[in-house]
Amino acid sequence: MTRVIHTGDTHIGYQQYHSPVRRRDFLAAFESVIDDAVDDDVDAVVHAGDLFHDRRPDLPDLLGTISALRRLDDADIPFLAVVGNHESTRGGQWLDLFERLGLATRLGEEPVVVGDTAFYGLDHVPASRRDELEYAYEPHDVDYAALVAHGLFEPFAHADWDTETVLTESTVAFDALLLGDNHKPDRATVAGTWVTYPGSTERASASEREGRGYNLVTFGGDGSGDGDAVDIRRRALETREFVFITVELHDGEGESRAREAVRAHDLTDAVALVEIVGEGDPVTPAAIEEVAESEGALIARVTDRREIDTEAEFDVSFADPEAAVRERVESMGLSEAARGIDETVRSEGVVDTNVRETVKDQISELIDDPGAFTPATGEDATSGGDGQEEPSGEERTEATERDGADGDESGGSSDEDERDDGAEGNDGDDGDHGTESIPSEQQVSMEDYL
Ligand SMILES: [Mn+2]
Repeated sequence: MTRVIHTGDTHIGYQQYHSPVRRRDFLAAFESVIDDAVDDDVDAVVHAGDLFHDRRPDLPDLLGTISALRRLDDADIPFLAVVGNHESTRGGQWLDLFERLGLATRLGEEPVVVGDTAFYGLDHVPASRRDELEYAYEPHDVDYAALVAHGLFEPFAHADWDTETVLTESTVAFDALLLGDNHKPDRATVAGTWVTYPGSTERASASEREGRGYNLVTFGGDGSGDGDAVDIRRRALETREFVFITVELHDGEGESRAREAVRAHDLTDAVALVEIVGEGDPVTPAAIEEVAESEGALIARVTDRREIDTEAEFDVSFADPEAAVRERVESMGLSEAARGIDETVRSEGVVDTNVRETVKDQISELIDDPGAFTPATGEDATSGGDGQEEPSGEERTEATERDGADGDESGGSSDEDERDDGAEGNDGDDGDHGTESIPSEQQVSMEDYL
């Protein structure tokens, strides 16, 4: 019997809403998973990618991650992982550094055996390169096998990777696919094989409403007595509270009604996400945000979803011109490369003198991927899912934050966190408001270590 924690999409280093507190939350969630692994003495922790939110994590996040991995190692629990689309670099991977330090094992085509289960890995691969994949895995001689992979697999929302093809073409018969990328936890069977996502460990977008957690997966379980080869259970994590408030305004109602609705909630230390729907008078989002903050909210964001149907130009929310620009750019059908450049040019996180260099880096990374220079189809450019995403690296090709398979539910508006996610793509990391924007040369890069 082999019992492992299956986690992923921890996105350490994500300064969501430009909040240093939120940034610590993402590391704290990872630490909780490690605590549970040690307390529970599992046989391994399996991480399915996106340990980091971007390819240039800062030193405090790296140090925190290393400390957590060291604790795991001190407890003799192996950390087995693959590389996700958010953190992937052109040179060595952070995971290689941890492996060199003896704190992690990067999974691949050769089996890594823990107890009676062999683990294999498949890093995120852009859709344009998947045809080349051979799924050639070295044989093993134990009872069970699992493939740990990062991508959007069938049969879940936003899937673009055919699970049956993977299973059919693989030279090893897998009992389970332990996945990352889709932030929504789920499980299903495909051709008799378990396929499961543990979900993200902190809400990386407003659309990730349900509670966060991870999977506890047992191969060859004897306890339950039902003879199943694979048993998948979900465990909850305690994470930052998000309070979702929908205020429906009727004719004649306006700001005072909205304030009242917000005050009716306990917002202490929470992220308060307020949406205004219905009719009624105009409200100033910033004023409502202030109310939520005075009620103790760590972060407050108000989105007015009411269509103002008089004249189209009023549809721009002046509280958020950046979002309006972004929305318009997205509807232009630009190629991935072009969108990346646009992001870099507009981002406050990239100082002017660095724009040329940053764009050069971006294009060098994309140069081998012809798809990145193809104009987006109408669908890609405008529609739901990851429509709000601005992929800017090869790794981010299709999916990224629909990652939040959830991307969808966020209502297709460009609200705060989508801007965060987008901005991240250009190395400027959430630079939009200039809060703590870090010139890229001050960031630690993988090459500094290897
Ligand atoms: Mn992710």
